Amino acid sequence: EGVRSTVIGTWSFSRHPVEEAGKLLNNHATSAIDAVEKGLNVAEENELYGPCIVGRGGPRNSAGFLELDAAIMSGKDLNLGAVTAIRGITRPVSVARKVMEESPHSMLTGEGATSFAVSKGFVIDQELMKSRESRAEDTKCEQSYVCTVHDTLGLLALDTSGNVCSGVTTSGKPNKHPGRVGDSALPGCGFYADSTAGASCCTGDGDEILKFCPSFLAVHYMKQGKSPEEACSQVIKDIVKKLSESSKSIEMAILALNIKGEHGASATFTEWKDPLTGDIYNGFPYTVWREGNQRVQTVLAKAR
Ligand code: SD4
Repeated sequence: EGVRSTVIGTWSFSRHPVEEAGKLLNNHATSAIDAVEKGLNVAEENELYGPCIVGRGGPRNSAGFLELDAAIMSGKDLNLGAVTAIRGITRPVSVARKVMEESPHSMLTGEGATSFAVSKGFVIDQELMKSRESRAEDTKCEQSYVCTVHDTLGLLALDTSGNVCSGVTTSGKPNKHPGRVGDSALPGCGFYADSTAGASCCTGDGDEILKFCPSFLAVHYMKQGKSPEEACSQVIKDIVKKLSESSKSIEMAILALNIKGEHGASATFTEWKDPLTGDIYNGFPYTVWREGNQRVQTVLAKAR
């Protein structure tokens, strides 16, 4: 008794994935890991998410290919699965889960990840295997990373048995070099979960984020007793301080959930525009579903 299942997701556009994950958790037979996987699939399969950096409609790399990174981690046993630079697959996080559960490995990359997926029954989508010109706005985005199109979907869930899970799915950075891997699918960088404390995930400029292992750090701060909000805020402060020594800054946000179902986030930026709705937020919006509440809420984390 006592644990109230909870799901949170990065950005305001995580509403439907979070809703789906919540629906599954409402039926107590579903684990946090199932909820996160199925929630992420909602965006992965949907072309509508194209303006965000997620799913089959996401921006292409500089050679015109869609290359995806995804990962999932269970906090109970620290088991994780990840795929990076995978092509031709619609639900990369489900491949990541297979890597976790049905291979002796934790991460597979590139062609090896695709052939593993095929061996597990995933069907290659020939449309996704074709090169296509990257969109004009993607090229523009690469020149100045500060743009509205930069959004990885990350979900964190807590189930009634007290297990937490962190999962992410992304097409990375618009116009990225083939083979480029960002923070998202790297453990401790873009995601982490440990059911002794909580789970975390990140979004933003992955070439910079991965230097700081922020998801691991947020979970570590929660282990030391910080609330999710304090943990995220401290991680952002640490990063901003380090970067200020060389007059640099980055765009990123971090999200955390603890095993009590408390949640929080923090970001380095002050404004973000939802690419699906055009809504402007003064900070980092994330969405929340809690058992007992039927509605998903959008919460705004301010920059610190
Ligand atoms: C990456 N972190 O591959 C991802 C992109 C992202 O918001 O999260 N954008 O760099």
